[in-house]
Amino acid sequence: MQTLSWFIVAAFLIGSLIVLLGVFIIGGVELFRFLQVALLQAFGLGLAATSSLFFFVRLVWGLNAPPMGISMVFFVIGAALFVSVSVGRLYMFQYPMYVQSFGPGGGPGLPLLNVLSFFQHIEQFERVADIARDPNDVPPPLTFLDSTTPSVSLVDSFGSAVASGTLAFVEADTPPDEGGVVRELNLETTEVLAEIAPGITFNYWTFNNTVPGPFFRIREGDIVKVTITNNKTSLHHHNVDFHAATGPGGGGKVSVVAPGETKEFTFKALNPGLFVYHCAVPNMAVHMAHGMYGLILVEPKEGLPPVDREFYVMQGEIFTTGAIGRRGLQAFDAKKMMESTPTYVTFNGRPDGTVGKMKAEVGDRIRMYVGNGGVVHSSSFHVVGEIFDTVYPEASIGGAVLKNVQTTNVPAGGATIVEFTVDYPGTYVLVDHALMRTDKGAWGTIEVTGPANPEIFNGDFGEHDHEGHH
Ligand SMILES: [Cu+2]
Repeated sequence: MQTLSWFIVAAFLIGSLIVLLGVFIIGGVELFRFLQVALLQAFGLGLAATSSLFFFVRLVWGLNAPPMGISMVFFVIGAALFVSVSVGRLYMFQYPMYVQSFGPGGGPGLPLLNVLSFFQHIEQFERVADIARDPNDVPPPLTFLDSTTPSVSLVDSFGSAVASGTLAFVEADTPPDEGGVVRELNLETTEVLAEIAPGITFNYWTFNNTVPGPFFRIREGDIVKVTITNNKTSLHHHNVDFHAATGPGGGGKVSVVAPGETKEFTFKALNPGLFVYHCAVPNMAVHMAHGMYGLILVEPKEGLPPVDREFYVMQGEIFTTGAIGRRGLQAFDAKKMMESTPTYVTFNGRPDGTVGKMKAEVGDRIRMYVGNGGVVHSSSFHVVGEIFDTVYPEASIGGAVLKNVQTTNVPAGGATIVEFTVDYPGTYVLVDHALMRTDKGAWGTIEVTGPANPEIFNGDFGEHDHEGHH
C-alpha cells in the first residue's frame, strides 16, 4: 500500500510531464500559450485527485480493516452507476464525449482526430486582427425608388412582380430580366484564429475573413454567378446556401468545396427581399456557430426609397468550452450548442463588433439590414430611444410594411429591415431586447451628432454616474 500510494504520485508527475511535452511537440510554444489556462486547470485537478487518492489509500491501509476498504470500493461503483444514467451515449473518440445526434448528417461532436489535426496545424491558420464586419460595409443602392412615389404604391406595385415555384438554377448564358445584369459574387471560405475579446481566441470559420460575410446587393431579375473557393489551409469542407436562390439546397448541394477547391453555380434572383446565406455542410449548426453566415439584398425592380445611411448588422452565437470571459484558446462546445446556451451572443462576430462604428447626423434617415445567423435564439431587435417608423417584417419586400414599431423579431436564419429618422443627438444603443444577451455581447451603438431640439426631447443629463446598479 505504501508502494501503491507513491506509485500514484509518480504516475501523476510523469503524466503531467508527458502532456507538457506532447503539447510542445504537436504545436510548439504557440499552442502552449493558447492552452496555458486549461493546462493549469487540468494540473490543479490532477494534483487534487492525486492528493486525495494518496490520502484515501493511506487511510484505508491505516484502518487495517478489509471490510472498510471493500465498502469504499462499492461506494465508488455506486457513485459511478448513478452518474452514468444522467449522461448520453459515450463517444470515446470525439469531443465532447457525450453528444448524440438524431439529425441528418453527422452529429455536432468533433472527432478527436480533427482536434489533433487542428493543434498540429495551429501555425498555418491566418490571424485576423478584427473578425467583425464593419456595419458600414454596405454597397450603394442599385436603383432608387422615385421618392415622390407614395409608399402605398410601393406595396402594390410589387404584388405581381413575384414569381414562385419555378426552378431557378439556370444555364450560365440565360439573360437576366430587362434592366437586370449578370452579377458575379465571390466567396472564399476560411478557417482563421481571431479574438472574441482581448485574450480570448476562437477558431472562426468565415466567408471572406469576417463575421458576418460580405453584404451582397443585387436586383430582382438578375442572374447571379457564384464562385466559391475554400482556402487551402482549411481543415473542413464548406459550401453556401443562398436563401435568395430557388433550387435544391439554395446552391448548397452544388457548391461543396474541399480545401483548395473552387466551384461555380448560377441562379436567378426571382424574389426581392433581404436573405441570409450560410454554410450548409453537415453539421450545419456547427458551421454556422463558427461564423459562416451573411446577408444578400435583392432589391425590387423599382428599388427601395432613398435613405441617408444604411447599416449591416447580424446577430450570431458562439459556444465555447470555457465560461464567458475565460481566456486562452476556446474550443467549440457542441454540448452547449445542443443545450441552447451560447456563451456569447454577438452583433457582427464578437462583443463590441459594431460599438462606436455607426455614425449619423440629426435628421438622417437610417435603414438597417439586420440578420440572424442563430443557431439557437430569435432576436428581439430594438434600438433604445428610437422607434422604427417602418419595418419590413421578416425582411419581406413587396408585402405590407409595419409602422411605428418598438421591437421586431429576427428569426434564426432570417432577417428584418428597419427604418427610422434620428431626430436628437446622442448615443443610441441597439440590443436584442432579451436583455441578458447584452451581457453576452449582443449590443451596438449608433452615435448621432447635431443640434438638440428641446421640442422633441428635454431633460437634465447632469453629471450622474450611469454605471453600475441603482
Ligand atoms: Cu462550412
